[in-house]
Amino acid sequence: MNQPKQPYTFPDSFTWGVATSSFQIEGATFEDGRGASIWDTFCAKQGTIADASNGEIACDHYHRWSEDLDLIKSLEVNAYRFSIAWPRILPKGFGQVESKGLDFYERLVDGLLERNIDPWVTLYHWDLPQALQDQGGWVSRDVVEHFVDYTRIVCERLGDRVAGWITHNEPWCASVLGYLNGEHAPGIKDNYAHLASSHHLLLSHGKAVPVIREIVGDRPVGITLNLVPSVPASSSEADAEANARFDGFFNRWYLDPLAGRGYPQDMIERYKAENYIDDWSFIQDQDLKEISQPIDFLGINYYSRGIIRSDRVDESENLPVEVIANSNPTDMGWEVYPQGIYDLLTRVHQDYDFKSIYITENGAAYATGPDEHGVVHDQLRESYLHDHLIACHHARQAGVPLDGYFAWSLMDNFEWAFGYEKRFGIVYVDYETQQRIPKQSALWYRNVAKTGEISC
Ligand code: GCO
Repeated sequence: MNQPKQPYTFPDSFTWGVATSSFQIEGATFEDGRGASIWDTFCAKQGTIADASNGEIACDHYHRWSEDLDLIKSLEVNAYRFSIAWPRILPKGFGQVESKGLDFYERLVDGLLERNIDPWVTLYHWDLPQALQDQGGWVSRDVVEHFVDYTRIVCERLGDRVAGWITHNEPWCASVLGYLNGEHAPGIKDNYAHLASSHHLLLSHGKAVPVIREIVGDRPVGITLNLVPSVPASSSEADAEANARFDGFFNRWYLDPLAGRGYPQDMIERYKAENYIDDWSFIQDQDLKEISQPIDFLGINYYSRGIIRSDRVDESENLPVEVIANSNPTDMGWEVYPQGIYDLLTRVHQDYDFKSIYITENGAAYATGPDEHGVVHDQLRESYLHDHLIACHHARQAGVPLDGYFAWSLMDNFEWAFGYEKRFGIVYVDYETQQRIPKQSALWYRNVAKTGEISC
């Protein structure tokens, strides 16, 4: 008789978490002195959000935070990654501090610790104070020092109670979607704004790292990148070239400077050959050294891969890309490709020497709602998480220093330009009643977090 296959096991030290972000779940956008963010402004513009929604209520987490911490506790995870809304701390981005904002996040951190859950904080998950955007936002170098000051204020309040500090979430999204193709706030479409904002995001990270360390001691500090492993669609020279460009645009533009290699030369040469921008003076002496401050971990958000064809250029991003979704794409149209998380993790480990890696986001959007018994049978999401976690296990076996995994997301929430139309949560949110309903995938993930085991 065949022996039952042994489960895949992760060490007791492995971090099992769930993740959210401030603008996507909190609501209370005008409460307790919070200043406007670029996303409040963006949502108010006609046609920017698919369902014409905004973050004014979202999941009402600002008021339901205690029940949500109980919900997280019920999932038996040992960590929770959330982000801090800069406009709650500094309504104008700098100057006057709003203590009610700091109080909220202190309640959150202490509530997590009381429940024996490690708080992981993302300092910037896209909700820039509008007042700073009015002064140029991430295109202006002034924002760098404002981010460092904001970081100092938060660290001085929350200090060493935070288990992991993430400076930025996905600088690629903040710069490309926010300043190149305008799909995200602040909705700018400009090549110079793209590259200057990407630089200032990275520079603000580099300048913030020593400030965090000086205040919080040996708590790990890192940054989260959304990375996309890609392959050429054919063996043609043109597709190989297009794939190299995609990889440089999406991945290496951020990985290389963080790893102390400066910006990828091939991308610089492409941009200069195309006269992409005229003025490169935003990169000043010492900047690249500052950006390459050693970090304790790299956070990686993985969702799917890219299959690159030279004849398919995404005009908005001037980017040759085509994702050939397989038979069952997620509601985002993204291919379900678990092998991609293995390929990505092993590539990053082989090409760079980050001493620790966390998957800070991985998950899938499926609209599955509760049946007549109130049960959410989200089998596709359960399979997605299962298959990607097995690929993560294989990556660890291959020597990748993968030390944790955060499922995106704890609960359905505001999916940026898609509004509330896309549901990534392992917990269902009824936006009419704000009822939370753990989906079947949450019950499956709870068992994984509890046992550290994944069945074959
Ligand atoms: C991101 C953001 C999340 C998204 C999630 C699904 O990675 O884009 O960190 O806020 O909601 O990734 O798109």
